[in-house]
Amino acid sequence: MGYMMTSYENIVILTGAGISKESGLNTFRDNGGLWETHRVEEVATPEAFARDPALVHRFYNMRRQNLQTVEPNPAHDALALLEAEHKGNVIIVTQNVDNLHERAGSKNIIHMHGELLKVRCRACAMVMVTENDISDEMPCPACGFAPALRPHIVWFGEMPFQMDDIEEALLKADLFISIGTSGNVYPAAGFVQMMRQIGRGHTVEINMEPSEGVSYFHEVHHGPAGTLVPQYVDRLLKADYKA
Ligand code: BV8
Repeated sequence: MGYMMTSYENIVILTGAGISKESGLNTFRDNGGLWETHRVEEVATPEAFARDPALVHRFYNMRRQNLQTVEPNPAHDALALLEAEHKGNVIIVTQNVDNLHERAGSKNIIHMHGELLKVRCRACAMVMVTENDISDEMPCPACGFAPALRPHIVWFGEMPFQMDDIEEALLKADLFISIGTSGNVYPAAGFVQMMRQIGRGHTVEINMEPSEGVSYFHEVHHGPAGTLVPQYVDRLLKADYKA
């Protein structure tokens, strides 16, 4: 942790599946990126859903049920503390579709790839929160259509949500911290490159191992997020008090 810690005004934090690993949720690279016998990239697509909706519903129903059996870990808790205590702005841009940041107490969150506990109607675009399984047989509660319901999730080949808000946050960021992401999936993997082009903010990677984009970061810490994130937040808040 060699960098002299200064106090930063606007902090943007990008999180990926690695921050939820110690809560017991699989990352996309676990089991070689496979779910049952399918590559995740092949299940999380509009084409897969059109071809075999029951398979894709099963993939998300299983993960939605599993989410209710896990808890936030100290990395989620530390980010919620940072948002509560930091003098400036803190925003989490998460690639994760779990609700562990919310359950840890974070408020300022952008779910750029959607949310597991939300479903959307393909006919009337209604979005609702549910913890239950959904299927093609279920009519939309708003418009009555069936088949109509799909996970409110951004699949491969679909446009991530709130990209304008994310870009606005990156343009103002004094500090960009990337936590628990392999840097494989765009556009999220390109945010650190955008930060370097803007040329203002300090960029930090906290990940179990070097990500694809490790060379773009000013500062890197490799190890478990559950240990490194609380330590890093502690240093940020201490620098606040000195400022
Ligand atoms: C888009 C929701 C454009 C689903 C997700 C060819 C054809 C089509 C598209 C493309 C293509 N080539 C490139 C693309 C673009 C594509 C892409 O990047 N593909 C990759 C595979 C090459 N991107 C897209 O399709 C995106 N959309 O480009 O739209 C467009 C333009 C105009 C108009 C329309 C469209 C959409 C991407 C979003 C896909 N949905 N999630 C679901 O959850 O089921 S992506 C999903 O995978 C995650 O959300 C996440 O983003 C990604 C996995 O990334 P990570 O989170 O990094 O997870 P991973 O397992 O990879 O890494 C975990 C890391 O944690 C590891 O490094 C590990 O070491 C570390 N770790 C593990 N344990 C710990 C730890 N670190 C710390 N502590 C620990 N304890």
